[in-house]
Amino acid sequence: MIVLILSCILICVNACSLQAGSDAEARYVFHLADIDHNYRLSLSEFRHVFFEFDRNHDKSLTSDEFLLDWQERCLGSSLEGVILFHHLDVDRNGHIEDTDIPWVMNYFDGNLDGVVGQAEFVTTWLKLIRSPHGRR
Ligand SMILES: [Ca+2]
Ligand SMILES: [Ca+2]
Ligand SMILES: [Ca+2]
Repeated sequence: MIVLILSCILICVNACSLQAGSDAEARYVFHLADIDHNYRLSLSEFRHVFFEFDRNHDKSLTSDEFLLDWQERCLGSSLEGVILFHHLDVDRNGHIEDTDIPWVMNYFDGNLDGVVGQAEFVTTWLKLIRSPHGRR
């Protein structure tokens, strides 16, 4: 357990120097989202993560809000942020809202058991970030 905490601290401190699109970056984001540290992301944890980005608390996340926080938290390059935002805005109305989140979660939940484990998250994350579709 102590090793886990220590490795998280190390990972967190080094977040800005993480290589964009790397496994380490994906795991870093996973740990940020995993609030109760049980190595699984629930729907409420997914929601929580998104609305952390919602600066004006109007329950809708614009790409500007998302990218601002994305860069401040050193979650990856701005290109990655843009790619991710467009994937997460499932109904493509230009905002990430409450109604998008269950779809996002389903997308990450490869074995459809209602929770997203670290391996599922990392796999899907890297697929999103590295998708040629996103690099237009
Ligand atoms: Ca959790
Ligand atoms: Ca939307
Ligand atoms: Ca799952």
